[in-house]
Amino acid sequence: MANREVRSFCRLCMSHCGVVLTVNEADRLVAVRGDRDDTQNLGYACFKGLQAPQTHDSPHRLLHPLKRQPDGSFVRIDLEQALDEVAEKVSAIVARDGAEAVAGYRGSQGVINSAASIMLPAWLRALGSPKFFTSATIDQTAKGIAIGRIGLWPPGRVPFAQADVFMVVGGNPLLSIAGNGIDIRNPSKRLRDARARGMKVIVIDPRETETARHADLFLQPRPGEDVAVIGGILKIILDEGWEDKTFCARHASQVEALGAALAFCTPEYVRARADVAPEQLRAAARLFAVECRRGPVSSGTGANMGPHSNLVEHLIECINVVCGRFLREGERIPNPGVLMPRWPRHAQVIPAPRWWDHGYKSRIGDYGLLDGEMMTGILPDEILEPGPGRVRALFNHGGSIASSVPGQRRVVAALKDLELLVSIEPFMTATAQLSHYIFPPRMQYERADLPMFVYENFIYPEPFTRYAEPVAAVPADSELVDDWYVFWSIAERMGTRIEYDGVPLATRPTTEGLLEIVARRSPASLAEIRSHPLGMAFPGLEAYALPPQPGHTGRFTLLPDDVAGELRAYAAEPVDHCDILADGSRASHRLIVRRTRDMYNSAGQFVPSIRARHPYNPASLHPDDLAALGVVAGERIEIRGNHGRLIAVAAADDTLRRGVVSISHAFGGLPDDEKTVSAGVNSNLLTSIEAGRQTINAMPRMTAVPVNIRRAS
Ligand SMILES: Nc1nc2c(c(=O)[nH]1)N[C@H]1C(S)=C(S)[C@@H](COP(=O)(O)OP(=O)(O)OC[C@H]3O[C@@H](n4cnc5c(=O)[nH]c(N)nc54)[C@H](O)[C@@H]3O)O[C@H]1N2
Ligand SMILES: Nc1nc2c(c(=O)[nH]1)N[C@H]1C(S)=C(S)[C@@H](COP(=O)(O)OP(=O)(O)OC[C@H]3O[C@@H](n4cnc5c(=O)[nH]c(N)nc54)[C@H](O)[C@@H]3O)O[C@H]1N2
Ligand code: SF4
Ligand SMILES: [Mo]
Repeated sequence: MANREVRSFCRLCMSHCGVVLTVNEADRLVAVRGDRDDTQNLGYACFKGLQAPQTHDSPHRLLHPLKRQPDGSFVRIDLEQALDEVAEKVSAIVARDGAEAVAGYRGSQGVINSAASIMLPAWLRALGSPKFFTSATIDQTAKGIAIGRIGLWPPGRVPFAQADVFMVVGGNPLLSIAGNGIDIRNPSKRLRDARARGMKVIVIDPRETETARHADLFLQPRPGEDVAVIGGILKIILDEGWEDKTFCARHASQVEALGAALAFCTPEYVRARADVAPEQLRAAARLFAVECRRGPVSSGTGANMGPHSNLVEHLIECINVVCGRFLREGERIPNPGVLMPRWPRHAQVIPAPRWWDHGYKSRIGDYGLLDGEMMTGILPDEILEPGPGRVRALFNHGGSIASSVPGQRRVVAALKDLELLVSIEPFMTATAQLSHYIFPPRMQYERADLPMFVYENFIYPEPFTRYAEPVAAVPADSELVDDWYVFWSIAERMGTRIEYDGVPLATRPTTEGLLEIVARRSPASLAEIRSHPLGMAFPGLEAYALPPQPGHTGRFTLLPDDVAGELRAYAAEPVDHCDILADGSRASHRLIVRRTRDMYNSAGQFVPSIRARHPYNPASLHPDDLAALGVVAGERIEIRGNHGRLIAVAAADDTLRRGVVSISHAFGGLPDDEKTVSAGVNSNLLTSIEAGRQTINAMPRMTAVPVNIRRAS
C-alpha cells in the first residue's frame, strides 16, 4: 500500500494554509497536515481545514446531478440532460421576461475557487443581466461605502508588519482568520510576534474574544453602539489636537466640520449609550493617536452588521485619515499584485468616487452596484415583487442562501416562488432542498486552483502566489462538475459568448486554461508557478508609493451631506434605541453575531467529525443572565424579536457582557423543519431582510437585534 504525499494549500478560507496531503494508491485523500516547510503559514492549519478527507468522503456528499420532483423528492439525472433542461428553461424565461429575470448568487465557496469565481458574473454579463448577487454584499460592504464617500489612498493603509498599533472593532481574527488588517497567515503567531516587537492591540467588542485576550486595551461596549464609541474616540483626538495636522492640511477637507458634527459624542454620552467608561475611551484615543503613530484601526462583521454599519465604518476610516495611517511617498507597498494587475500608486487622494451614484440602479430601492455586485439585501424583493425585471431564475454558486441571508422566512418564501433555482452544491443544504436542479461539484483537493486572486493582497503581504494541482480522485461512480462548466455550458447551449476576464471563450475551456487566463498578468507563467510546490515569491516585484502627481488637488471628504444626516439621526435616537422593540416595549437582550471556530459559515454541517464537536449551535449568555432568567445551561430558551422566534439550547459564556445573547449563524434547516432543534437553529429567523436596511448597500441588521428571552416550556 503505497501512500504518497503531495503539497497543496487549503481553500476553505482565505488563509490558504500550506498543507501536506496524503493520498492512497487509489488517489483517495486519507490525511492532511499543516506543512512545516510552508513559508506563509509556517505549519499552521486549523481543525476544520484538516477535516478535508472527512469532507470529501462525507456520507452526505451528493455525487450525481439531481432533479427535484413535484413531491419535493430528488431523482438522479444525467449531467448533460440536466444542462439541456436548465438551458431550455433559462431560454424560455429570457424570451418571455428578458435577461433581467435571470440572477446569480455567489457564496463563500463559489468565490474561493479561482477558475470558477468569475464565471457566473461573466455569464450573466454575456446574457445581459445585471443581477449578480453575492455573500459579500451581506458582509462588509460598509468598508467600500466608507472609501466611496471619503476617498481612496492608492498605496493603502499601513500594513500589519509595519504597524505599531492594531485596533479592531467587532472582529475576532484569531478565531475567524479573517483579514481585518491582521496578517492572516497563522494569525496567532503573527500577533504574538508583533506584540513581542512592541505593537499595541486595542479590541472593541461586547465579548472578551480570543483576540481580546491579547489586547493591551479592551473596551467592552453594548453592541450596536460603535458610532458612539468610535465617534467618541475621534472627538477626543480632534479636541485634543492629536490628529496628524500636516497630513490633514495636505489631504483632508472638513476636519473641523467633522469635529463639530461629533459634538454630541461626549464621554458622558458614550457612557450612557455604550456603557464605556470615560477613562477607557480616553485611554484608547491616547494609545492609538499619541503613544502609537503608525497602525490603522480596522473592523470585522460586528461593526459592519449593526444598525448604523455604514456610519460606523465611515468614522473608522475618518480616524485613519485624521491620524494619517496610510503609506507615504517612498514607502514599500507590501503586495503590489501578482495575479492582479499592478498599477502606479501615488501617495495622493482619489476623491470620493461614490461608484453607486453612476450606472445601473436596481428596480427595488434604486440601489447602485458595488464592484459590479448587486445588494443581496434586496434579493428576496427582486424575486417576490411583481413587475418588469422580476427575478424568475436564480443560480446559487457555492452559497447557502436559505440559511445565510437574513430574514429566513421571507428568503425561503422567495426561493419557493422561483420558476428555476439551480445550485452548485455538494450537500443537501436547506437551499439545495429548494432547488430544481443540483449540480454537485468537485471539492477543493479534486481540482486545480490558484489563490483567491481578487483578495491576494489581503492574503499575502508580499508578492507571492502558488498553484494547487488536482490531487484527490473524485469518488467512484460519481458524476461531478467543475463549477464553471455549468455556466459555460448553458451559455454554449444558448449561443451566448462569454468573455472571461476580458478574454472571449471561443471553445470549451479547461480549468487549467482558465487558470492560465487568471495568471496571465503574473511575472511567471502558470507552468512556472506550477513547478514550485511551495509557491513562488517575487522579491523583484517591489513597489513603492510614488510621489503625488504635480498639480493633484484631490482630498478626503470627511463629512459629506449624507454622513452628516446619518450622524444627526443617530444623535436624535434615544440612548437605549437598540433595546426598544417595534411595539415600544423594552427588550431583555441584544442578539449579536459570532462565528463557530470549527465551521466556515454553514460549511461543515455535513461533516461527521465537525458535527461531533458541534451537534447544534447554542445561544450563549453570561452566567448571571442565565441565573436571572432561572435557566441552567443546557436548557431550552425561547428567543423572540420583532421578526420571529426560535428555541435554542442555552450555554453559559462569561466572556460576554451582560444583556447580550450570541448565536452563530448558518445552522439549522428550513423553518419549521422538525429536525431543526437537534441540528441547531437559524439565527436568521430573528433578523429581517428589510427592516433597518442601510442606504446605499441595503445592508440588513444582523447584530444588536433586540430580543426577549425566557425559559422555554
Ligand atoms: N445572522 C447572520 N447571518 C449572516 C452572517 C452573520 O454573521 N450572521 N454572516 C454573513 C456573511 S459574512 C457571509 S459571508 C454569508 C455567507 O453566506 P453564504 O456564502 O451563502 O453561506 P455559506 O454557508 O458560506 O455557503 C457555502 C456553501 O458552499 C457549499 N460548499 C462547500 N464546499 C463547496 C465546494 O467545494 N464547491 C461548491 N460549489 N460549494 C461548496 C457549502 O455546503 C455551503 O452550502 O452569511 C451571512 N449571513
Ligand atoms: N471559524 C470560522 N471562520 C470564519 C467564518 C466562520 O463561519 N467560522 N466565517 C468567515 C466569514 S464569511 C467572515 S465575513 C469572517 C468574519 O470575521 P470577523 O469579522 O472576525 O467575525 P467574528 O469572528 O464573528 O467577529 C465578530 C465580532 O464582533 C463582535 N460583535 C458583535 N456585535 C458587535 C457590535 O455591535 N459591535 C462590536 N464592536 N462588536 C460586535 C462579536 O462579539 C465578535 O467577536 O470570518 C470568516 N472566518
Ligand atoms: S485556517 Fe483552516 S480553513 Fe483556513 S486555510 Fe487554514 S486550514 Fe484551511
Ligand atoms: Mo463573510
